[in-house]
Amino acid sequence: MRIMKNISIITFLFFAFALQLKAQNVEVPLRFDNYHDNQQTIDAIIALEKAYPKLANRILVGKSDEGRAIWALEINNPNTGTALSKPGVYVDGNIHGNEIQATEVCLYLADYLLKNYNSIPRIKKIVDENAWYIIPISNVDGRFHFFQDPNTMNSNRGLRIARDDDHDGLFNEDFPDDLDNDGNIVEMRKADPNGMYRTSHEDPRIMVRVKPGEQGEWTKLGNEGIDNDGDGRINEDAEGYLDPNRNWGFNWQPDYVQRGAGSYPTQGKSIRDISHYLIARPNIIVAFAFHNYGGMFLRGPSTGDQGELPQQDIKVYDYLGVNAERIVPGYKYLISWKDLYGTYGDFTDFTDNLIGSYGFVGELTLSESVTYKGVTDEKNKTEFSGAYERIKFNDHVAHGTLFKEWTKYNHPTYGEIEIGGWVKMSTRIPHPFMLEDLVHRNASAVIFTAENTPKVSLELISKEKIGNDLYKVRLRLSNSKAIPTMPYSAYKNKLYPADMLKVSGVKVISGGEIQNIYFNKVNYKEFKPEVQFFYIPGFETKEFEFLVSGGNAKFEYSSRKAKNQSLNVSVK
Ligand SMILES: [Ca+2]
Ligand SMILES: [Ca+2]
Ligand SMILES: [Ca+2]
Ligand SMILES: [Ca+2]
Ligand SMILES: [Zn+2]
Repeated sequence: MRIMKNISIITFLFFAFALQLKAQNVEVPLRFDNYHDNQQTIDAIIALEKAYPKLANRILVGKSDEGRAIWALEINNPNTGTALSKPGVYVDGNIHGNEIQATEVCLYLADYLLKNYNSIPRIKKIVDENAWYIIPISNVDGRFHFFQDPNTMNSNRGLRIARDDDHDGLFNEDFPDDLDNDGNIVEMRKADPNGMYRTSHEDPRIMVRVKPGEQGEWTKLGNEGIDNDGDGRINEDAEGYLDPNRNWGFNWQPDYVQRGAGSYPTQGKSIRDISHYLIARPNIIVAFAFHNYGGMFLRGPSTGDQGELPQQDIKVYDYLGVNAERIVPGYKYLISWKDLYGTYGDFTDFTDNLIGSYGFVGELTLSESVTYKGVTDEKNKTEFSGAYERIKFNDHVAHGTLFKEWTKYNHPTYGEIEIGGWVKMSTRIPHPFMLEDLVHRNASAVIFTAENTPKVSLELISKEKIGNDLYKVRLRLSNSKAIPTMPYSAYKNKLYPADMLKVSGVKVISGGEIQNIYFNKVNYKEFKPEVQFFYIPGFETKEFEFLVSGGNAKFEYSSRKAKNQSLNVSVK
């Protein structure tokens, strides 16, 4: 007994030591030939901060509902200004627990920016001129349980807030069960001559729906599981479907309108903490949230009832979206509600309307990439050709690791059945060998956007004496990038103070924006002409005229999103 106990302790210590070693295995530069689990992701963030102490900072965003830390990695060069003084680029991933490759895009982006800072001039530029806010895992409980627990590729998406999904007074009482103990939740089927499915002629592992009058062979029984609470239903109440991306604090609707919504907006600690994190960084001008399936860059609005965005903002989205499409072949730039489906409480509605930034949802995996191309030619394509190509991909590219062969099982309710199908790490999740290409191209789409965050210059056009101690000073503010200094919608809705041009050091008699420099048309501001309010669209300029007394004038441009500028002009 005692010996056994000692052996257990030794075994425990051995595994603790092994885990410790494993954690230290994450080294910079990071590798993207496999997925980082929760702990490895944290280790990667720590490793990056340690390797690049000047540029990278690890920030605790908050805690999840199960108490796990949510980390951000912030990248900023303090020599070129504080983070808040620069246009902020926000990127997160894995808000849906099963969407694990999204985290890898975030880690890759952080690693790529840091490791190439000294060697790629264009990377140095965006690190010097932008503040980077990267949250690799939004839903840390989700990622943890996806790796740790048996799952399908579609399960374990939500937050860990217990819910009584079937309204029987019990909470989370009937999860799917890993009956064959292989770490996956796959499918159950039963031989049944009256079933709705038959075996495919192309491949015995695939089932196809029978046509009317055709003999059936199988009945599908859903995901692996038993009736844990004896209520006559199987797998009816798992972790509770509280979808974090239906739960942001704008355009929110309850669960009976929007499935997956919480009991109130931002229910779920992580969503609340990330909201606070975003609001505390008012310089954020673009936001990306990565998800895992479809090959899309989605923009808002997320529901049709909001109407289309203003033309001024559509122009910006189109410029960024079309270029993102070009960077990631096969992806489509789409409008959420119109081209996909409407969702209330969505991320981009929140960032568009409350953060006042431009937001994209990146849906990563392209189904076409999981293929054994040409195995069914165009002429012989059937409705299940996709499945056939996928299973050939499993056989000859993933070498049989993605599909669990059908095996017999004696089920307490159904009797003799078979268990088999696509495993957890399949279908929506690219095979690790495909990961680096996926994360590099998507990170490049973010980098393109960062390169187009507003960049404003302030210059003197002219100064001229027009009377006794009266001077006319003209200035030009130019934005050389595609993204405005604030979204038009934020300007129109007065979401936060507009950009300002302030004159000090001299008495300002009059001042305003120049409408037409050739006809001397100036839109003089009636009150307080020394402060002008405006925003600068992408690739545009604003010109101002001030009538001032002589002296040392200081012109200060300030903006929440763009970098502030100032100019001293000796007026005499
Ligand atoms: Ca229940
Ligand atoms: Ca299983
Ligand atoms: Ca139940
Ligand atoms: Ca049950
Ligand atoms: Zn998602």
